[in-house]
Amino acid sequence: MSYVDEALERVIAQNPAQPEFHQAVKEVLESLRVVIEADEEKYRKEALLERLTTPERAILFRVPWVDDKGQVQVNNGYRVQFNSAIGPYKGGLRLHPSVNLSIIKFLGFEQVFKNSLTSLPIGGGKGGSDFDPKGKSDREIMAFCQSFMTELFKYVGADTDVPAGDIGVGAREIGYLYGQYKRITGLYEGVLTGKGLSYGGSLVRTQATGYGLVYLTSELLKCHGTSLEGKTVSVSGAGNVAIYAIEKAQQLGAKVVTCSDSTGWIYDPEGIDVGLLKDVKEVRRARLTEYKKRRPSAVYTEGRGVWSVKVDVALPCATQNELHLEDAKALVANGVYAVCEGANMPTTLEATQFLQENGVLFVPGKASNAGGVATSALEMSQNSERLSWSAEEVDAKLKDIMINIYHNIDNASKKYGMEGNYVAGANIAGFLKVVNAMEAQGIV
Ligand code: NDP
Ligand code: 2IT
Repeated sequence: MSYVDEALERVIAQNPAQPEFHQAVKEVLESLRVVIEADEEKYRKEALLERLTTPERAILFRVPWVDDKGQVQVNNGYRVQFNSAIGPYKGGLRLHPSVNLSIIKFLGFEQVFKNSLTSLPIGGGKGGSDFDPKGKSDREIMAFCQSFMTELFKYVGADTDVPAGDIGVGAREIGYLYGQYKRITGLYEGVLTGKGLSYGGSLVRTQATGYGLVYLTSELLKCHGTSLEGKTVSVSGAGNVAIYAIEKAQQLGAKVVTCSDSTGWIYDPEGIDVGLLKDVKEVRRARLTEYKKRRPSAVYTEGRGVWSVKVDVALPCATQNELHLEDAKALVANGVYAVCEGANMPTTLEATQFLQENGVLFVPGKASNAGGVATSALEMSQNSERLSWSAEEVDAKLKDIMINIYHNIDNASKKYGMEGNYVAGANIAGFLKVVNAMEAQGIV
């Protein structure tokens, strides 16, 4: 049996009931086949794939907190420190009822390759909890965050592990987590990114994932002789990534006609009103039905369906496995030209394959959504030198990083004989840097 197949079998056998983790590993290892098979005995002897797919450390902890009725609640807390070969662990914290070890491990594994692609010195990690922030009071959110950090502080630090936001974690949560870390440790250091501007945050970090996604998409289109100008775009999600992807796509002349949340989706033929969307989601924390109420041109549909709209470019920005095979078929039937992932692993393996086989330009999240973590690394640099850069400076660096990522994955796809397969290009380019660092550091 080939070493790649052996490694894949081992991951599935040793990590039962972790389907998302299996899926992420499968996608990466399949892409690496060509690299591994060129020097299979060496990699097998050094157990490289076993080390790459086993987290350096996975921390699981109890998070007790008291709700507004005086009832004690208990949630599961996680931090998976996956790989520190190229820098301190870096990656977000997710607060969502679906969070479990499989999801945190898939996200941590993806983060290793993504962070490598940014070209900045950051290793990969991820964490979170099955706590559901929806409908909680500010005091309940604070109580949860303080309890979460009261355990997490033992394992994180500006030079060891630097968490940030993800689903359900934005500026409010980062503030409460930071305050508790400082209170316990007495350290005013860059232990978290995505901080508020008044206490060490970076300009453009809020916008960075969505803007970065659109910068990369723009470069992709430019290199194929076209642009976003005049294109129709669908976006899923209505959170941090979706909102700023919509904003930047519109600034570059595209018409974005959809967004969605976990209850339904909006079709707005006049183009999404991003100011209204921000008010509904960032200020009021309301449902998309509220957007519909205030926007006569919008059609709201309960449930799934965002990929049924005819568009040139689709940007999935909500969550994992939200774009299924039947959605890919609908997009292809409607003539979609490019799909670039803003979320982590939003497209199932079958849907990805279908899009690629039908000539759709497809860029995986670990390349196209890397602008968020890249700007987090820029926040770390600013914290280290105790300075703040201007918005123009951060934005210019973000744009450069995204353009560079596109060319890096494009070149890797060409070098390994899979031109235009950006999944393979991203996995191989991300892998080569991590492996180089792992091999240089010996068996650790
Ligand atoms: P937010 O919490 O700000 O927004 C998430 C959005 O996705 C919401 O509209 C939410 O709807 C929707 N959503 C979440 N879960 C589901 C679900 N199970 N079914 C349908 N819709 C769902 O998160 P972000 O925008 O930060 O994250 C979105 C994606 O981008 C995630 O995959 C995240 O890992 C990834 N990402 C985020 C980065 C960042 O910097 N924030 C960086 C790189 C990737 P509702 O409000 O109804 O729950
Ligand atoms: O998935 C991701 O890259 C993030 N949620 C951002 C991580 C970070 O450290 O900024």
